[in-house]
Amino acid sequence: MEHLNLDESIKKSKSILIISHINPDGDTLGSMLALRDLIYLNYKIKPEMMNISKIPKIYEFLNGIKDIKHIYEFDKSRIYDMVILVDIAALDRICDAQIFYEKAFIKVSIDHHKTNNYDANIRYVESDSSSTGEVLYKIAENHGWKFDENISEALYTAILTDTGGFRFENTHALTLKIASKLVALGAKPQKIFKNCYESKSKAFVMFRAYCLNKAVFLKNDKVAYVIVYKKDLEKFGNEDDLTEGLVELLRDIDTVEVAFLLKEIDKNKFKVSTRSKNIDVAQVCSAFNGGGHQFAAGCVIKYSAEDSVKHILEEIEKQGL
Ligand SMILES: [Mn+2]
Repeated sequence: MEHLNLDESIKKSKSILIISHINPDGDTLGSMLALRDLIYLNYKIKPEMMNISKIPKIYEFLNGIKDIKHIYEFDKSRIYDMVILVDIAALDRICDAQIFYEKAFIKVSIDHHKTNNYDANIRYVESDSSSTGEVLYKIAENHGWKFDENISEALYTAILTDTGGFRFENTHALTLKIASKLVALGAKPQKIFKNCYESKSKAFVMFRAYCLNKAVFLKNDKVAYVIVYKKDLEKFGNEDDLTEGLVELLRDIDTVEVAFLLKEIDKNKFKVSTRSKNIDVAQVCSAFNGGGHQFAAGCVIKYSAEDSVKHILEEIEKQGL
């Protein structure tokens, strides 16, 4: 694929589409909003923005979020001059929107995932960056683009959420330096933190309490798991993302080496999320045709709850626990 220059390509483009990934997080959304505004402010072209699945409520504070359109609202036959993917590790993360990327005259990928290896005319993929927001900040700075308060806020949100509030190992000196510049440009740390981390619903918090109460601990508390049935979710109003962060909460216990969550999809069909401190859970999940990272992986398992737990435990044991 021909390599192109970003600045020249934007100037040539009459239509630009930015696409975020399925189950959007703060990084893909913040980067998409910031990039839309950066291009509009610096090139006077207003890119369109697409989401694939529902945007979590906590990000509704971000300026311009209402301008993002769902994939169903787009005409599938439309061809854009430029399509930019933000925070897209692999093309299956944009599902049916791949058709827009394939047909675009200029394909751009801005990302920070090590495994990103699909083709693009313009690639800004930096796996040592904390977030796509950080990569985008560097692009904007290198191009001498103007910023405003909304752009700073969106980029700060992207970096804050992908570093778990500047706590994860991807938080480098440069990450904090960029965050500092964004604050100087108008991003308000306290406001953004409050929206991202202190805006949980009562149902969400009470659902966690309910689940933690029925968590099961095995092997001297080295293994912890919880089973969530459809009826449990219904009891708490079936709100989106009720199980978000739940398995991590079990993993965070000092004695726990491996934690997993079984979430009922149908009778005898569960979505499994695993987290670990040392054990390779990607191996555990690959036994059930799933996968992921060494310390965070998932799969779908088709047994009764009891048998599912038994089979997962067998795989965990094979990994040396
Ligand atoms: Mn990211």
